[in-house]
Amino acid sequence: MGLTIAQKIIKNHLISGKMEVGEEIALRIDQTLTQDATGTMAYLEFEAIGIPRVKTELSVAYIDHNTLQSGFENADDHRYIQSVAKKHGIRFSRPGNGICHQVHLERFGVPGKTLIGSDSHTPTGGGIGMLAMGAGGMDVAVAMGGGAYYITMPKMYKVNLTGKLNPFVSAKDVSLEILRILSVKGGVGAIIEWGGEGIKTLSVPERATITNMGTELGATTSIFPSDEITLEFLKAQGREKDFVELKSDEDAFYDRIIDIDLSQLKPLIAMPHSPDNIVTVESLKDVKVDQVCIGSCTNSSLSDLLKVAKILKGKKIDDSVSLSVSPGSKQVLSMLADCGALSDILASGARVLECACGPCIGMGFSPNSAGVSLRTFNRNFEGRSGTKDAKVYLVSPEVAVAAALTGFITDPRTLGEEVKIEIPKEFKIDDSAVLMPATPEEAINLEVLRGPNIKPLPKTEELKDEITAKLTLKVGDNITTDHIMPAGSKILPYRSNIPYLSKFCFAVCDETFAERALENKVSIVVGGTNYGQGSSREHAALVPLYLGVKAVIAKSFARIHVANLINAGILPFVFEDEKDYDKLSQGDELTLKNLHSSLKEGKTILYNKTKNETYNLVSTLTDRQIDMLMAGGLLAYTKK
Ligand code: MIC
Ligand code: SF4
Repeated sequence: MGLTIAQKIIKNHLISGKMEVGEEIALRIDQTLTQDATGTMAYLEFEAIGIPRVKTELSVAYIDHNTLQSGFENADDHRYIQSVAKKHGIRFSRPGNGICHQVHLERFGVPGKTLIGSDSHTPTGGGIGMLAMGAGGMDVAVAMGGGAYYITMPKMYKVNLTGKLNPFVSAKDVSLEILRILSVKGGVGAIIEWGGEGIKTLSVPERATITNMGTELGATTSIFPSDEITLEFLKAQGREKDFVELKSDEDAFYDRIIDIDLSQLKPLIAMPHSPDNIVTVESLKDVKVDQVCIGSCTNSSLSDLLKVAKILKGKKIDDSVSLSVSPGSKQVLSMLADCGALSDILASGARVLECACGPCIGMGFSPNSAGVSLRTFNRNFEGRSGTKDAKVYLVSPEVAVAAALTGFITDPRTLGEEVKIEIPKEFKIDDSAVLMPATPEEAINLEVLRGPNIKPLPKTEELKDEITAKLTLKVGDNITTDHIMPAGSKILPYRSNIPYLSKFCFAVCDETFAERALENKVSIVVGGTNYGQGSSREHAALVPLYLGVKAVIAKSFARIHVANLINAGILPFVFEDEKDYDKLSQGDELTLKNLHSSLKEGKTILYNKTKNETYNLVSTLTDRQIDMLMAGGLLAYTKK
């Protein structure tokens, strides 16, 4: 039988394991990326492994999440990352150079290569035919050291596109349509390959919008073929030599095939507070909008912003709306400036923000209280914008501009004639904001600069055979890592300071959790389905570890988060019978016995002392993962 694109790349990079769905496989990783909010931890972990120079073909450290430097904390972290990168053979993308995924796509992504990044939207690289996956910082650290990246061999889904998008309907609507079809857990355990005649009508940045938001499906990653459109993009970036053709075999097998006719799509919108809460824009009448944000790694490419500029040209945004535009990279910003499009955006009354994540991760530009904010971003989880009662909707750049102009959620098809833009055949190439690492000889004497905000990693211990703990927190379905470890401008500066961060753990669900966990000393957390969806931040495991969480019992887990829990030495269990979830109450006293043998069997009994009941738990752990848990996490295991 033939192979899918992803299977071909996996085959070329397979170190061990069988390429059978559900089996653990180890992959050789060609490229890594980190960003500043997860990067300090990843580099501290890399240093702890003790390898002098990265063994990947390319590793890049981006600064894009927290560029405010509202105190010394971030400036220190940036300086640490810059110095550690220089010493260990990693390129350093300075703050202001752009959002990691956008810059990586433009300047470094190579079809057919593997990429892991300590950011869940790393699958953006799938737009150029990379096998690009989000991972925890520890996994990235291991990959930088030349170690394998372990995943469960995914199922293969194919989305067949036919037709062509109508005016004012865009790639973002394709992302929202697939979320409508599959939901935020519909992609779990799968790689989504995009194909069919319709893909020929989509440019690389449009494809990248689609693979970027594949993360919201819970998919391992998403990927497009590498074809003449990919070649055109690489040529425009002066990187023609990086091109290789990639396509699936005619007789490749897919576990599921979904058909989407692009010409049937209408402008869509994700309503608060989940990316899969989709309706058509035309169905929402008289919804007043307070704020519009255009940008993020989903929709900040040159073509997105040229379209925005063209619609805004000669018009003024509504007095009641505040509009921000964050270009995805320095390349995008400077090309917008050169062609005059930036002036059109500014003249409309928009505020142009830095080339960074900005409002997407709650770094400023929070909505007014109970405000309605339309964003071209990929996540609208409750509280993520920085305003707890804000209502955030996810939209395409076209829908965003329409709302900015009218002050209401507006179908952009009512704006008038189709907007056509010309994409330059050659992009402006200036890599001066990417600093090269030192040579191995120079590196020997280089000092790594650390500031007082960098605190040691939380301590781990070998797994005990028995754990008795309070059920300190019980939460529902689809808990995101933004719930477990919120971000935003008040907290993000402390990503290298786990003790400080711990005060905010689960604060979105229960402000008293951190205090209670410290009081209880050891804790068990219980969750519903898709526990830990969203961001790759390993802080959502490291902080609970610091607070004494020993096990999380859920109906199901999201891929990156469950790996982060195991890496941190926290036991992840699934209910054998989901109904048992209902029988547990917060405050129950629980015991897990005979852990050493039961982990191997994959079955553990949970005793509820408070209610005098027992429940069956399952764990589908590989021998490697069991050894890791026994040792107290990945770092302890690697050292062993
Ligand atoms: C996000 O979009 O949630 C983030 C912020 O980029 C995270 C990474 C982080 O928490 O630092 C992600 O997507 O992994
Ligand atoms: Fe940055 Fe937002 Fe993209 Fe995360 S989703 S990498 S915060 S732009």
